[in-house]
Amino acid sequence: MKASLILTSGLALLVPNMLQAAGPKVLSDRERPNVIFIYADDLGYGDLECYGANRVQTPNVNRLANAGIRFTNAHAVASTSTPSRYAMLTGEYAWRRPDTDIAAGNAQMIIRPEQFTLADLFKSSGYATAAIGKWHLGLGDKTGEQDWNAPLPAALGDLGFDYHYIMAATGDRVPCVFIENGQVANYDPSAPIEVSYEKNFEGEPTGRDNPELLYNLKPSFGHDMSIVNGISRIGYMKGGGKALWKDENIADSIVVHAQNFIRAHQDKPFFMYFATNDIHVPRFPHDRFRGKSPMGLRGDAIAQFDWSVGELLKTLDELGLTENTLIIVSSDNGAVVDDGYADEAFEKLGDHKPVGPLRGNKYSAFEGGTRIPAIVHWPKEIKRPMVSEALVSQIDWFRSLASLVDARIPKGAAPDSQDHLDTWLGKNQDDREWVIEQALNHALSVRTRDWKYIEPSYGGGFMSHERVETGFSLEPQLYRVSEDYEQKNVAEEYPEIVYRMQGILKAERDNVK
Ligand code: NG6
Ligand code: CA
Repeated sequence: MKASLILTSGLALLVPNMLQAAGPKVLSDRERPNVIFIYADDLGYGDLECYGANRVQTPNVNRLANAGIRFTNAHAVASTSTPSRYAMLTGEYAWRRPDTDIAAGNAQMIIRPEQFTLADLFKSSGYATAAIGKWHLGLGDKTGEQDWNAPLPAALGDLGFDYHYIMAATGDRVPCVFIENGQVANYDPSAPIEVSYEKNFEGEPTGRDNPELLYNLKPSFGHDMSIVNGISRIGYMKGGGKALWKDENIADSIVVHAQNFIRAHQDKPFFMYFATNDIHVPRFPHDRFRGKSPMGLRGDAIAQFDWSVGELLKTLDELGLTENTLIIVSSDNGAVVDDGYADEAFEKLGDHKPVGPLRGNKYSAFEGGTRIPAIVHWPKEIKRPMVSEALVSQIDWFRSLASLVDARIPKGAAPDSQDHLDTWLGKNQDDREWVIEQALNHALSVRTRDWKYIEPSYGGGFMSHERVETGFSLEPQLYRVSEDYEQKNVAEEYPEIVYRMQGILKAERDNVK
């Protein structure tokens, strides 16, 4: 035994190339691609020019689509942000956990430090890792008990990100400050920060009581608590001073931090999760983008999103990194038009179709909630641009990218993710057998290439404010998606298909991981 061990190591010394050729290919730092996720917020299936929009120009995303793979049947895991992002970053369906609904700005960190995340995957493979932009998955170790004036006891450094510069939750939720590496960025000691989702702080104005202070945007519903930058939000906060963000500068700020990260890591492979605030509410793009589209603030926010994409590309081009950087552009859930601010998004929509031909919106069980744009760009490997009709889900980025970088995944991690790397790189158009999607009310749907089944669930057919058709019904729904987009419920005509789809759901639910 001992002798053979010595012999083997001796051989390895003598003929390293031969042995390497027999095992998995080990890529050098220069060969391994950088990976950038450009993850928009609430950007709908029809919101980009390359997906049919013609009332807003998106030249930078077009550039990626024209040289990459543009997917027409890609799905987010949920129709709202927190569960969608949780599933994507962990490879585990959010509905397996009870605490993954739309998170408050003072939620504790939802992904636990001991979970193996997409960032851990890259980090363990020698990548530098960063999260920049919208987070919305909680911070700190106890809901409501964070001390925002000190380093947080749990942050993204515990989840495999070497660097982070993030918004704790959403643009419309307090605290309205950036968190950089676990503490408030540009902290202002003269204005200590307090946050509550229960009650206001004495003497602090709110949108409800002081509408005269809303000089930038007024709510159309909800969003009437603390006022920051002339816009009222969800939740109460006090203080912040110089650290408070200005909504019109958020895109610039995250772009600059992303560019700095890219420059600092140009000689080493890096993974960057770049999650934009655009085009979530409150939509309040910089003056430079005002009037870029005839659609008002929502259209201008799309233009600002596209500009952000262009700035990252410029930096990659300048550094000679574009060729070997894999970029994925996508969105966390489908589009919504009026999401609670009087930004004239409905009034100025014209014939623009935020969800394209689909039914439903963000929050829905219908495809408008979960079918999203998805573009993969990697000049070094993708030589033939194409439109892929393959049925794909964001839950699979985890294992597909693990396969790309030869990462080893610990037992039990990413239980719901599958390796479909070849499909994501356009080497085939193989459909995932089925995709599971989660709506706001937790109703699950199963989507195969030809069918969509929505399980019975409670909740009205429309949301009270959002003019959103939910797809929630006490009846089982089955749609033949290859024929129309969820127009005619044919559950009664095809009981055997309903039965099969229910079986898929039951098996997945029972498959406690
Ligand atoms: C809703 C908010 C909406 C948005 C959403 C989360 C109200 C009335 N509406 O509760 O504005 O913030 O939560 O959006 O408060 S998501 O894209 O982050 O999931
Ligand atoms: Ca979202």
